[in-house]
Amino acid sequence: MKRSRFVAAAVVVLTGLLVILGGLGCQAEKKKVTLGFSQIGAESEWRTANTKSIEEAAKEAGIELKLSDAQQKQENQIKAIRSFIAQKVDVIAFSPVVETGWEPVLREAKAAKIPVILTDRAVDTKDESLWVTFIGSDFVEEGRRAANWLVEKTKGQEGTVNIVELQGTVGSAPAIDRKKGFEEVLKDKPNFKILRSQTGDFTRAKGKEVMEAFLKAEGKNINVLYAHNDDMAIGAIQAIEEAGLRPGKDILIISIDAVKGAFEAMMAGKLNVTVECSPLLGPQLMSAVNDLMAGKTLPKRIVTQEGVFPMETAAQEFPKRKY
Ligand code: GYE
Repeated sequence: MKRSRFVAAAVVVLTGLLVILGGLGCQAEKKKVTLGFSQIGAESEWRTANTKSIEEAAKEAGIELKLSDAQQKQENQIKAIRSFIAQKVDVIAFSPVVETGWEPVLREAKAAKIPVILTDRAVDTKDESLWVTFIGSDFVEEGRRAANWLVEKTKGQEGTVNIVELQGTVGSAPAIDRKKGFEEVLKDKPNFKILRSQTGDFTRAKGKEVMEAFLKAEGKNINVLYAHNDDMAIGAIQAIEEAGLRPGKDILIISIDAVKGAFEAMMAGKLNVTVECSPLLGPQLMSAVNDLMAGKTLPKRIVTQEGVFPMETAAQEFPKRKY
C-alpha cells in the first residue's frame, strides 16, 4: 500500500472512532438522571444533616439534584413539585411537612409519569399508587423506645411520674407517631401521667418558649420532659436552667434524633437519653433512584436501622457520630 493511501485509510478509521466515541459521550451526558427534591426547611440540626446527606450522595452518584427549600410550608412544597413536573425531571422525591393534602399534586406527577419517592416522612393518601416507596424511620417505634427507657429508668419509684411533652410540627408524621408510640407503652401504667402536651414545631426557640409556659403552669410538679426532637429539648434545657432547676436531674429529659448537640448535652449531664433517628438518607435515596431508572421494582417501605443512647454512653459514642 502506498503511503498516501495508508494515511487516508488511517484518517477514515480514526474519524470513525471519534464519531463513535463522541456519540457515546453524548449518550452518557443525555443519560444523567435528574432528581427534584423538595426539602421541608432547616428547622433542626437533623434537617441540616439530612440535606447535606442528600447533596453529597447525589454528587457521588452522578445524579443531577434540583433542591428546593420549602421553609416549613406545605404550599411551597406543592409549588416545588409542580415546578419539577414542568421541568420534566426523571424522579421527584420529597419529605412531606405534614401527612395530609397531597393527593392533587401527586396525581399530577402520576399523570406526567414521574415516579415519586417519599423520604423521612410519610403521607396519608388512600391511593398508595401515588408514590413508589417510602424511605425512613419507624417513628412509632421511636416513641415506644423513649417510653420504654423511662419505664426502666423509674422502675421501683414510688408515686406518680409527671410528664410534659413537646410535640413536633402539628400534623407531621413524626409528631403523630412519636406521640402514639410513647402513649401506647404508658397507657396501662397508671403511675405515668402526661400533664401537658403542646407543639414546639421541632425548633429550639419554640421548645424553649413552650417549656417556659409548662414551668410557669406546673413548676416543680414536672418530673420528666419528653421532646419529639433534640432541638426542642436543647431549647427546653435553657428554660429549665433559667427557672433555677437542673435539667437531667430535677427533670429527666428524653428526646429523639441523636444529633451531636444532644451528645454534648448528655456529656454535660443535662439530657438523659436520645433515641436515634438517622437523617443520613441520601445514599439510600440515590440507590432507589438508580434502581427505578434501571426498571427495578422497589419495596414499598425501606426502614432505617437505629439505636438508643443513654447519657452514660455519650462520651464513648460522641467521636463516632456522623451527624
Ligand atoms: O426528628 C426533627 C426534624 O422528620 C424525622 O424532623 C424528621 C424530624 C426530626 O425537624 O428534628
